[in-house]
Amino acid sequence: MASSTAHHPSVAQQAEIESFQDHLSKSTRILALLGAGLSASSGLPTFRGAGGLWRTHDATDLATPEAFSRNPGLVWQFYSYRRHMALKAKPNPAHYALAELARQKDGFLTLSQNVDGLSPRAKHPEDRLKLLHGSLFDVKCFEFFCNYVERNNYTDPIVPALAIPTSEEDPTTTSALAVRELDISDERVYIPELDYEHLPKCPKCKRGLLRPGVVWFGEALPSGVLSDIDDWMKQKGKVDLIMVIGTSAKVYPAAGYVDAARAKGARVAVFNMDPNDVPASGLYEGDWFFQGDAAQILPEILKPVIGELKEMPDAAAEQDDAVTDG
Ligand code: BJW
Repeated sequence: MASSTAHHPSVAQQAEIESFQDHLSKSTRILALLGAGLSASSGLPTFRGAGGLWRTHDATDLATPEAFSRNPGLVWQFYSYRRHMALKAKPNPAHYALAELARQKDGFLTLSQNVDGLSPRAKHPEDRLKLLHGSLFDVKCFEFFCNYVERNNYTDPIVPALAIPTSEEDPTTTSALAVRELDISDERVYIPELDYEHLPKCPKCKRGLLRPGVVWFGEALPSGVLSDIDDWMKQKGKVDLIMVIGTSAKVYPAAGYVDAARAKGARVAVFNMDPNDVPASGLYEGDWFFQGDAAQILPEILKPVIGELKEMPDAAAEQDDAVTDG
């Protein structure tokens, strides 16, 4: 096990890369566990560490049903901002590399903790991508007795009160005023306090507030997603490999898939900027740690299997696919 960058690897690092590539090419049952670091170079912040603060709030403090009950306006401002940023962002080469690996290897299943929609936009085959923590672009009713769910809602802002405030700049040289979006993740930028009447309502029960269709702390992961993964795990044959990419692997049950894969024989390959961010059970003999920006190192290290990435079109988001459960 050694840390490595793909661009100027030492001889020892090159040997590690080649040993991983050799194992990958022989592997048939492969998992990937993805986290926020995968989308970092697309410009989206991670949860823990420097990028994890939104205004004065720890991002994970806003990701709870209790926070939404207490202050739905603030929580919607946080999620509306993130929907807006994710829509402006583009998938990076690592999203495309993983999508290509899924096309090359039938037995490759990706478990993503990310809610930003970038893997689907990189055309990751849908049946091989399990969204453990939902999607920023699903919305559902917050009322306990209402089961309204809407998928692929890309309306930005979802209600006018959640529009990103702008400042008008006068460049003095032209008559037109340039409009600049303000960065509301910065606590110095004023945002209004929003109440029930400003926020999106459920079209089914007409009473409840809509909420983002993501999995908050204390909530169960989508049952269909969990059972699909269980079925995959139970299939005959060992698991050859799990790639742990851009995640601190601290949130469960997602992080538990590393040990579950290991229990089925998998070797573990970690791709992370931070050499300390290894899964809780550590790294074993025969595992790999590749240090660097996933967007740079992943396409390089996967190249013997996926080849050179060709064009990377940013697929247009599919719209208007509303589903009401029940
Ligand atoms: C780069 C990079 C670059 C940067 N290149 N790398 C067992 C033990 C202890 C606790 C629990 C347990 N089981 C359950 C719990 C409780 C809890 C939990 O895990 N708590 C822990 C904090 C201890 N889990 C839950 O509550 C889960 N629910 C549950 O268990 O329900 C049980 C239940 C059953 C039945 C009925 C009812 C309940 C739910 C967890 C939901 C997590 N949700 C969030 C928010 C989603 C919505 C949103 O996006 O806002 O998911 S929290 C947040 O963390 C988000 C992420 O998906 C998740 C993981 O974070 P991630 O992706 O790893 O990000 P970071 O920031 O931590 O790491 C980024 C990494 O990238 C770092 O390592 C960087 O170094 C690296 N990096 N740039 C490569 N360019």
